[in-house]
Amino acid sequence: MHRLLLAPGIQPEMRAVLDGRFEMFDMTGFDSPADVPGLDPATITAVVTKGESVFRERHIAALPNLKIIANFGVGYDGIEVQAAKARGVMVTHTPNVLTDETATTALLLALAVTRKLVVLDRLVRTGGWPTEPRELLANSIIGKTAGIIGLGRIGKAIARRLEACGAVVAYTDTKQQDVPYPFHPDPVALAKASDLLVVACQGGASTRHLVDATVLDALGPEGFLVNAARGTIVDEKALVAALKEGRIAGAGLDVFENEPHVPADLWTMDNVVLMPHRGSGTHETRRRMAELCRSNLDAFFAGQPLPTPVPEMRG
Ligand code: 8YV
Repeated sequence: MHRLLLAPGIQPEMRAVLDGRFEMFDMTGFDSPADVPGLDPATITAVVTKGESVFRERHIAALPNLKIIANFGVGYDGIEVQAAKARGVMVTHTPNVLTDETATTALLLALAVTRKLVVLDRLVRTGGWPTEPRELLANSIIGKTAGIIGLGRIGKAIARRLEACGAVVAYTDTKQQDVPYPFHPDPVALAKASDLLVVACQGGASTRHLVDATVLDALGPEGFLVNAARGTIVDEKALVAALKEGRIAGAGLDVFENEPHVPADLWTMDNVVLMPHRGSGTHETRRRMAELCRSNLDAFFAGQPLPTPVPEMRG
């Protein structure tokens, strides 16, 4: 039986599909594979990680016989893929199976924040409805411009959902695509044209703080931000300041710069809806992701073609 290392925080649904097929060790609570009790790092041939957690060159170097890193998720910005490639270690991920779920999460946040779902829910639960002095009204997305940063698989699925709700879609990306939506050359231009700005690009160094104070100011005091992609894409300090000062109208956030830590300033803001990185977090989608992750491991150890290697491994 192959010996497999689970990166910190790998969810039970992932472990369940590996049970009985691998001898598993868990890195949760440890900084290095060498610290895991009872584990000889040289015996590990496979790692399961999740893209938002770090699996750096030094982790790869600590596992001399590592052959494959199977990522339980589509984004793999936490994995140093070039270091893996240089060592001949394969990297796989789980695209497609979570596209629709994650897009629905972005829509959920967009609707929750613009329609004040959390505030209104609280009003009812705390018995405030009978004495509400004046109906608290929300903001419609019908006929409004929803600007999507990153029109990949998930970005397109978000676009379809927003269109179904009556919004008008626009986008920015690294290059213009053959799609019926207006293209803006950069996030500032897109934010200026948008009432709702939705972050849907990949994480990592190339997109770090792509949404900064300038972009937020271009979105403006009537504009809402939604991020269900990666926390690193938004300058969180600038976002907190913009929300505090009313320079944007509100935000729906599933991801944060330093997860699982969320700036305390956000906890008390009524114009913010917060989720603990659950974009793909349904039983059904997590099961599909876990099965795809396992299929990659099974194919690798059976010497068969891999279902979903990361693009860098294909060239
Ligand atoms: C998480 C995600 O990785 O797929 C991604 O890129 O962000 C999520 O699905 C999730 O925690 C599963 O590990």
